[in-house]
Amino acid sequence: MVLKLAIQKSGRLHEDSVKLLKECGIEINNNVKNQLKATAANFPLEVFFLRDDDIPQYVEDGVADIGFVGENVVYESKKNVKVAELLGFGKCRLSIATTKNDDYTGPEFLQGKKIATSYPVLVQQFLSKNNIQAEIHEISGSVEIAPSIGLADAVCDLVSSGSTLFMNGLKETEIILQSQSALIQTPELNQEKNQILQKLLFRIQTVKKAKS
Ligand code: PRT
Ligand code: ZN
Repeated sequence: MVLKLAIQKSGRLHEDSVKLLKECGIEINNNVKNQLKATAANFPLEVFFLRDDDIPQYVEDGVADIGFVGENVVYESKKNVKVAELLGFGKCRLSIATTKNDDYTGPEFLQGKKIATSYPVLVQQFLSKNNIQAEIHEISGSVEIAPSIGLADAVCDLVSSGSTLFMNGLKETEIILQSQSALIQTPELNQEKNQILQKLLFRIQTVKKAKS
């Protein structure tokens, strides 16, 4: 029996995901370029390399038993998966940003405005919680240029250093989610797989403690 883990194929979380496994003493052979699957040499683990956005669906369906993916992606997806552990990398914030001269005093600033985002679900939750009606423009990339080209009044996007916002004449005005990568698991895991997961979680917790 092996546990099937989905990680990002390439992108911001890939290296840290592989590094975490390594720190847990798990060696995977992923030297071959464009490989989609790898097996660990010394732990009952099979690793799938996927687009991060696809990971919650695969884990909900049980195609993968567990996954490493950003909390932002998990909550936006609304999939039925459980966050079993936070992993300490891929830290960022999902934030509202307005143009730098706007006088943002609170969520009411957004009333009747247009907001560009790749996170319509999380933005709508934030607006509903604050009783604000605003128009959401879903765009899949380059969200930060939307205000300067007249597409939106404000944006909601991931921020880490803040330099992308700054370079586009925007300022971060409200954090709607603090995010980091998480280990998610499928709702149904058989006993044998659960035992493997508990071993992996124990190792991850040990690695995290050693770093703190
Ligand atoms: O190809 P695939 O679909 O797998 O990858 P992707 O392009 O969708 O995602 P990727 O690799 O860019 O990001 C994967 C995950 O990394 C995200 O879902 C977050 O959980 C996490 N993460 C952490 C970030 C950032 N920090 C981040 N800064 N994801 C994106 N950004 C972008 C942000 O969208 C903005 O464009 O970086 C820019 C802002 O950065 P600063 O430093 O200028 O503020
Ligand atoms: Zn993605």
